[in-house]
Amino acid sequence: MTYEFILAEKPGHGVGLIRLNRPKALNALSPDLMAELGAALKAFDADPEVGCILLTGNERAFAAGADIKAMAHAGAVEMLKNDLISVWETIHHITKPVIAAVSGFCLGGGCELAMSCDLIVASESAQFGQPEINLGIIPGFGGTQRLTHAIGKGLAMEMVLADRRLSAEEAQAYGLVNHIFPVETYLDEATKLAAKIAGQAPLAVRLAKEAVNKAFELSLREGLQHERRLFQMLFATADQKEGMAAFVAKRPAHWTGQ
Ligand code: DAK
Repeated sequence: MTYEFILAEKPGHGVGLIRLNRPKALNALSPDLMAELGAALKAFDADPEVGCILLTGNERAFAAGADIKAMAHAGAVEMLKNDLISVWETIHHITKPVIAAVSGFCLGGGCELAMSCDLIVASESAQFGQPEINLGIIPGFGGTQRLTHAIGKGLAMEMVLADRRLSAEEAQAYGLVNHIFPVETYLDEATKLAAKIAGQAPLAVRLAKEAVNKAFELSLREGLQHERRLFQMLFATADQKEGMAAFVAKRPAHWTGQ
């Protein structure tokens, strides 16, 4: 499928790569771009050749936020009726891991989109921020919630209230970012990480993602119960038999996703 505002490709090793592609607008997340992103995410989620999805922008910008020009004249009723939220929420329903490879501006809805991914790999130039307050609004896609979970109340407050930006190093120190690499190599390194995840047993990967995400939604007791059920369920899979047989036989496992 061809898209206008994103690029989607399969560079091999089970990776599905999506590039946000509005470079002149610093990858501002217009409704059309978000619709295409949702479609591409769903297509890779359903594609048996893809085991891990990588979402990136370009060196200058992952995304500088939702498209301000597209929403400048919107009213509250229009925002409600247009059901923009459900397109944005597509990413929350993707069962395969999604890695954000972030360089340059990662602001507003861009930062929220990156935080909706499962891991973030950053370039040294990455800059994270929630500058919505400068526009007379607040974050609308988890910036007050996911950010607070990730980095704590004080710093989240400062970012949301006073447009405090985080450098890649700060974001890593506060646990928002997994790895930092030079601008020249961050995408290759993120691709390697995606390929490593794509090379694992697909059902175990899927349930591992689900279990970790439940830690944000359930009490510890409920989360532990949920984890135990998923753990037990994996003993019904051919890949559990294969993985353990391969360990005993001292050979690599060959996953079938069954
Ligand atoms: N929207 C539209 N255009 C943008 C943009 C944006 N967010 N950010 C940059 N651009 C455009 C600029 O207008 C400019 O276009 P031209 O004037 O050349 O046509 C071009 O990209 C280059 O930008 P600059 O000339 O400004 O470049 P600089 O290097 O000088 O500055 C900057 C880069 C990133 C510091 C600056 O562009 C900037 O401050 N951008 C805005 C950042 C921002 O405020 N982001 C938050 C937007 S509000 C929702 C979910 C989420 C959201 C809303 C709804 N729902 C689920 C419904 C999220 C809201 C937001 O993200």
